[in-house]
Amino acid sequence: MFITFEGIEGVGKTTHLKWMATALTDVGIPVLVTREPGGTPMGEEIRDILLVHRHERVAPLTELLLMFAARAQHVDTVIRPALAADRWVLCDRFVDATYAYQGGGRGVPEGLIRELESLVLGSFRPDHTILFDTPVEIGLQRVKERNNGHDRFEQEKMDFFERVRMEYLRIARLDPERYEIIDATKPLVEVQQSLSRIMTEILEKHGVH
Ligand code: Z5A
Repeated sequence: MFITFEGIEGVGKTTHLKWMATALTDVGIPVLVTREPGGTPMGEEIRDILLVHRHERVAPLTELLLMFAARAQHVDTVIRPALAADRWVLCDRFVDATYAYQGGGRGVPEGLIRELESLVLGSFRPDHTILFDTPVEIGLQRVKERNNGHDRFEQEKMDFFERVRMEYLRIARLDPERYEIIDATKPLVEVQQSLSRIMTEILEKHGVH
């Protein structure tokens, strides 16, 4: 199983991904936890390039190509080998983030993203994607309270994140088989109950008891 966790900043992806990894490990499923951009030594270097504050403007195409460069390395050297070894891969963001941030947020044409997706991934896609959704103010407020500094993306204005959120919701609604949308404004324990239900459904669907 390849399961991805998506949403705007501060929705709780990382918190819930760790919770699900523990829950799966507890029922004896070998899990690999990873993230994008990153997940490999080279990918983490690209992540640093992407997230650090810069005085120069970063062209949307540069950002897009770096996301896919990191992804190509990640899929080839980490994700596919883990799946081939029967591990479940839980990934903090994947290609949907590119549609949401570079497409919705920066305005890169969807067709261009699709071309790169096809080049880098072929027909490879996540089996399930969990989209955590909150209004932008709530996500940003949580990031502020967590208070571990702001990266280049977190400097963006509200309307950027509104576009990202809308794009996530649009693509998720196009494919209800793959996406589950969770209302992440609810308290942690309630979000985890939703996640637990989704996990049970996935396990049943794939014959794991
Ligand atoms: N990016 C891109 O542009 N294109 C791409 O293709 C990809 C990525 C793959 C790095 O991502 C950046 O890369 C990202 C998009 C871009 N933009 N930014 N910024 P990242 O995933 O590393 O960074 P992030 O989205 O900012 O993650 P985050 O800030 O760590 O958010 P999170 O993982 O969703 O949230 P969290 O750390 O689990 O939770 C935040 C806080 O809220 C924490 O204190 C929790 O305890 C609290 N929390 C969580 N859930 C709740 C609930 N339900 N109630 C109350 N409090 C809660």
